[in-house]
Amino acid sequence: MDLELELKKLSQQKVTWKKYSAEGLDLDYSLIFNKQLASDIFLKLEDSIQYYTGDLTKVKVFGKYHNIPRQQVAFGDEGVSYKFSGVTIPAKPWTPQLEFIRNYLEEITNYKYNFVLVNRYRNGSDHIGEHRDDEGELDPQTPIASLSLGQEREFVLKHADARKKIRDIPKIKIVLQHGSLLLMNPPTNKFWYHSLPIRKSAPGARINLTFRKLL
Ligand SMILES: O=C(O)CCC(=O)C(=O)O
Repeated sequence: MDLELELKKLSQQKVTWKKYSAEGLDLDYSLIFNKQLASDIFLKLEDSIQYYTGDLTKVKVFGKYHNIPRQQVAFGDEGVSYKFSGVTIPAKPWTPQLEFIRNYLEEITNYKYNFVLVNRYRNGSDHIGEHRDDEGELDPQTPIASLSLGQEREFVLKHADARKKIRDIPKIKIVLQHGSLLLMNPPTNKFWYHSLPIRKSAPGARINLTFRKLL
């Protein structure tokens, strides 16, 4: 399969979005790739992506380093790096496949992206804890574009006031399907935490790519 050609053809087609709105929350969700294309891309990424090892597999929480419960790596334009959870994540140069995907996402969203964080969940025990992507180095106008491939997993959003138990605001849960794109539009990351909890009932591998615009 010629991924560049497939995505060029697909970029001529209209994308239909499902909107999620709540106080301070604005999300758009769409199944952008059919199952066949999503599986082809998943396998290409499985073949070509090497995840970080060593210190880059750790995060700093209250001054102590912990192994992250998933695999991680980042790609981006030259000289770009991203600092979060006490660690600076350098970006490797774009691979051809990631650049084709980035170009396609730029076409359908009308935003520009210069960085992608790749998280790989080996099984249902791998997860990401509650956090906001609200670092100052992220362009506040550009939504984070989150592409999911592989095992379907539940994505949970919690308002900061509900987290602090100041107010009772219902959580929002979205099952992120194989081949789906979720846009986290501003100001979502200011008010809402998100996580991908452990799900022993969802044991397959999953790759998530969050395309970001760093300033
Ligand atoms: O894997 C996911 O869907 C979420 C990833 C995430 O929260 C992040 O990259 O900040």
